[in-house]
Amino acid sequence: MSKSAFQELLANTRRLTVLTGAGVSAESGIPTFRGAGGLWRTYQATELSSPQTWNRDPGLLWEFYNYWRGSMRDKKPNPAHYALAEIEKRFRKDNRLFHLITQNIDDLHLEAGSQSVTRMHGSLWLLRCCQCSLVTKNQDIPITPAFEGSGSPDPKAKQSKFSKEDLPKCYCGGILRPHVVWFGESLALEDMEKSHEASRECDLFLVVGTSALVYPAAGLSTIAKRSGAKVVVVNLEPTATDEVSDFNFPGKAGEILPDLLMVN
Ligand code: BV8
Ligand code: ZN
Repeated sequence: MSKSAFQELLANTRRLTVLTGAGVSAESGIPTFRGAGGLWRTYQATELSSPQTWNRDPGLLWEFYNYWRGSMRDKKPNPAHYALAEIEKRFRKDNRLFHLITQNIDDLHLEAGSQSVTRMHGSLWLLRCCQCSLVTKNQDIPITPAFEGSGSPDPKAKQSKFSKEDLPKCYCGGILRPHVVWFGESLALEDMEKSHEASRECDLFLVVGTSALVYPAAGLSTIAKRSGAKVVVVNLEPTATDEVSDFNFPGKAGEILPDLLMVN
């Protein structure tokens, strides 16, 4: 369907839900997971981002997240993030409902001004205590002095060079982990409930920059479709979501969204 047909649909949408993945941050210079040079091109993602790796070698995971946090220093939201923040503002002004569900942990949507956001996989900038479960915001780079100058972990390294003493500690003495959802870990119940509700109740479901391979996020477009929503995809390459989509706008989110959402 054409851009103008989509824009007419958008004008008549009472409730818009958006799902984003790493592709929405690609034009901010952040490598995606599966694209060329992607973060997980060098590591086996489901291997590295897992409680098993954490239990075996927490220093290795902190080496990875410390590197990722450091690489975010000069990264800023791009026009795709700003377009989504602007359309939310316009929906709110017209008393129409909007919700953004993101798989990303870089917090660039928040930085761009998005407010009604569910971070399904957590945040690079939140830490959780393994002992008392306290969640705190932390933007220290490096995460502790022991990680000063440490780069990305050597994917072939069997054991990291960091010991438990080097890791960030909570007030209670417990070790702090990234407050992100690893493979094999369940998502926070309230995030699951909110994401399902926003997918079930919307009349337009916009999917931006995700390969739709990771569940339960990848199942949301089917929930939206089954509930009667129109599903729209903005993505560089074909993805599994294309099977349920009503419209498809192939290309770069930062180039397409401002014009498509008429917020340029
Ligand atoms: C769960 C945080 C219940 C951490 C992430 C077998 C055993 C155990 C589990 C499973 C299993 N089989 C399936 C599962 C479930 C598993 C899963 O889905 N595995 C997959 C690999 C099959 N899911 C889970 O484990 C989830 N929990 O199910 O709990 C449970 C419990 C126990 C046992 C079973 C079930 C938890 C999943 C959360 C994992 N954590 N991130 C971290 O990041 O370190 S997921 C990670 O992948 C990121 O969050 C990322 O966002 C997400 C998805 O990737 P994408 O965002 O889609 O990125 P990708 O690079 O793939 O794609 C980018 C797209 O953008 C591309 O299509 C590209 O073309 C496009 N693009 C690029 N540039 C642009 C662009 N588009 C537009 N413009 C551009 N400029
Ligand atoms: Zn604690």
